[in-house]
Amino acid sequence: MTTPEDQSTTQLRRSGTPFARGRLPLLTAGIALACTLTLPMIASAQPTPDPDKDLTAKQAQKIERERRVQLAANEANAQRAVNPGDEVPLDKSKLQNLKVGKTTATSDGVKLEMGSFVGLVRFVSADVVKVTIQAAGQPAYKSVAVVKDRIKKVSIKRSKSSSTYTMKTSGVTVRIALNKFGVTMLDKAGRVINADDSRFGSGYQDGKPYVFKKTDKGEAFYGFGEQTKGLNKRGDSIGMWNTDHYAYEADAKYIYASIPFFTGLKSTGAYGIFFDNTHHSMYEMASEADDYYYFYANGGELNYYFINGPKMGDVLERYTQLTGRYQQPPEWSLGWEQSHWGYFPGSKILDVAKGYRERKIPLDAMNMDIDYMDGWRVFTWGKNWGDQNQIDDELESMGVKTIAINDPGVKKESGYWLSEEGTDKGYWATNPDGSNYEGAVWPGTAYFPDFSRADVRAWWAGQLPKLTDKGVDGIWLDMNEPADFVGPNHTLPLNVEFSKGTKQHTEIHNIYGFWNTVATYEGLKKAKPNDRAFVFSRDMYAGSQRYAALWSGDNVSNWDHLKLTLPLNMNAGLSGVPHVGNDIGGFVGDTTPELFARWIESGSFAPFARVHYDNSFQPDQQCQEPWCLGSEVEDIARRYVSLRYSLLPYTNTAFHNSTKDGRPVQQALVYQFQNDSAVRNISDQFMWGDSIMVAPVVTEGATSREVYLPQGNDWIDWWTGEKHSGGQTITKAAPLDVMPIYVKAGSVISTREVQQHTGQNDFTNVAFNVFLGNGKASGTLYEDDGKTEAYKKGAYNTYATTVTTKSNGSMSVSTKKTHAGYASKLKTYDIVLRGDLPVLGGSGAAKVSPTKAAINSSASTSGVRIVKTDAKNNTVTVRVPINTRNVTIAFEGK
Ligand code: MIG
Repeated sequence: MTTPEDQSTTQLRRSGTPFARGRLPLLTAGIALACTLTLPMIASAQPTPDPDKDLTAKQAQKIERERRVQLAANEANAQRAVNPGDEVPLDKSKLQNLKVGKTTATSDGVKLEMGSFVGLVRFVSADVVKVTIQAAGQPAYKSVAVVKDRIKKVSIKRSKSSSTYTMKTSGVTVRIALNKFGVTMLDKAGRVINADDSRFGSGYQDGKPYVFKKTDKGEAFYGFGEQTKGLNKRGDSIGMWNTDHYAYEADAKYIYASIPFFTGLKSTGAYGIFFDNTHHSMYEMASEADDYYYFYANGGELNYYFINGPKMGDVLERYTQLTGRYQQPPEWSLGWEQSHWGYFPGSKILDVAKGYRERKIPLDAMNMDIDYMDGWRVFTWGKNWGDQNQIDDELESMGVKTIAINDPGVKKESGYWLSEEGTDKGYWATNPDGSNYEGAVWPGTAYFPDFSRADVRAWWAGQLPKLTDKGVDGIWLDMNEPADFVGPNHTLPLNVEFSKGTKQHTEIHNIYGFWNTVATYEGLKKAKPNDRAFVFSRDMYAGSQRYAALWSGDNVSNWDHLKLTLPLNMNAGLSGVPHVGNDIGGFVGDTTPELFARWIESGSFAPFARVHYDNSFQPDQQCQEPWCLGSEVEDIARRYVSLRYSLLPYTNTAFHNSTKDGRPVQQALVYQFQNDSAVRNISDQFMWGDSIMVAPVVTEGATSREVYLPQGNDWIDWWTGEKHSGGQTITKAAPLDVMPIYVKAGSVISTREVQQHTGQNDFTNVAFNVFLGNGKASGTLYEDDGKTEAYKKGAYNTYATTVTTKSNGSMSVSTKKTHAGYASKLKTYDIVLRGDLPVLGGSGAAKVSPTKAAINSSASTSGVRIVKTDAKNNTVTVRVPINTRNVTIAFEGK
């Protein structure tokens, strides 16, 4: 094994218990006791290394393993070990009172002179307002997140009184208070959408930019990127400081990514605020009082964007116009993946992939963790790993892609080309005295590339062929907080410098991962220009969605963590990151058959679906391939992963929609049903795309669950076809193999045959699954080649299917190509009438037995035929040649 065993941790593992929060008493008494008793020593748990001596990989590992034992075993210790340490609250007695003097109209807004400060209130578009306060004479802040600062030239109507300066566009009115600077945003009807709280205002307190806003009791908050806890963040204290938080608690304040964007939802509608500040920032979301919230940062400039609604979708569309959108991912990245830290040697990867194929559980990619490297040196291959070319060939022949992990830390070592080149060129983060900063990660003492520099990024990007030449298809970015085993609070000291000494770690920390992602993305693009690049990263800042997917790091195999994945993913989606997922089954600790089964069910509806598990100090950990925990779990995996694969046309379409307007794929109910106040706090149900609602079972032992059906629609049970009206909570039986799924009545859902991997078969037949609502249904389908960038030049097709029911009960189904640009292989489409078939209309009309269905086509009847009637499931399938636009389905006896 690449990971040497450590006796004490092996013992810990042998107690056979998951290292779960709340399970501490189950741990071996000796270890639990040791952890409790050593509490005051936690700060020194990371032995201070002799600065003159480099750490070997073994020594670095020992330090990290000790930390992990503590993190996994004891919550208090965990909190302490990751506390950023510089979370200094705002001193409310020292807030500024900025009085506006001269006002100068600019083409996009107004410039305000406020003593030694300047205020700028500018329109990015009619509905997006940028508010800046800076020291006079400061150069403009250059954002990494924002792609377009001036989206549209807008016409502004201005008026001024002795106390206010007002600007009005077609979307929003901004009223600026002059006696003490503050902004109030009003909608077209003159209602206040969002206003500064003039008791506190905004400005700087000892270098900390801050903004206080009023809130009403009924206001809810969403977004904030990657967060633990529930969906609605009202009442929460949130911090942004990218943290390598192994075995994080299900309510941890700091985990990996920092996306300082949120949406407020109240009776006037939704609005968004993007606080574009990369320093450690904090958000008190009505956590101190019911009538205000505020946000502030430890440094940097005060820049935020107010984004008008009133729909949550408007906010997200405008936020992603500002910071960019996710690109259409390669279709294989929407398949299923398997991973484990500890697949070694490389032949193990092959065995696992074969295991999937033998058991007919679809699989698209195997991940290679740090085990493949030579002594954890990045961009190398270990001698004992095996012949990677051969491994890759075999995987390819099975239709399996490979993803390789890549860490930023570069081992300090003479003779290692990367280490020598980076040192010669001066590419590392530096100490204040200009010397290279030396931290430690898995390979031992290490340097950290300064990705904030374009030349360093280009150099790093140039290394990617070391991986892609061996068949690597996608990159998994880890440790880019950046994590440092010997640094204070597990990262680099705050005074480490970047950008040739012009920037400090305080400013770069939260965007280190962002820049690492850019370098990697560009490297992949360069190495394989025609392929869509697939990168997923542990760390992000606003704007990272332009380059990568997000995964939520070192979660734990317990029920709290399964529950947590849902609001975490939904809030990431509401923060512009549609491609998000979590280690299925949990990373740390042992999963149980029931937990794994439920996690696979729910994970089959995660945008990024990957099983991954730990081996860091548990060499004999319970394995987490879907067949490890008994045949029932294996069957469940086959059933749900297959369902994921049949839904790929629909899921591709959902991603396409995301590229167009930033909408999430795993959507919070509130995103679609914001006027239904019952959904505001629902954290355990979500919409998958626009039409499918999933209600995973996330409670141990549960055999049923309550499901809320949003108002305004009927809902059709995916499994039984039963129809329910919206605006009620129902109880759904959910034995271990059933995850409740509902379709919004009135939807057409595109599916295809199950493949063992994407691209196994040509896409020659699509099924339009019709779920009528009031006799009607509609849906869209997006189709492209699934892998190249040609879609960006228009090489894609979209189809719109509309179903209507006539008074005589017959249905007409019309399918139109709404965009043509891709040479489709589709030969036929199936119309699958599913569920309750109220086609006869009228009250009390008898249900038609599907077996009596008859068809005719208005275009031509030739080639249109019933291929299946299934009385048990109450479905009829009609196959239609692709060029037949309209089909009428009449039912006999009516
Ligand atoms: O310091 O590469 O979150 O998924 O298996 C730990 C080994 C480094 C942390 C990642 C985890 C991965 C592990 N990594």
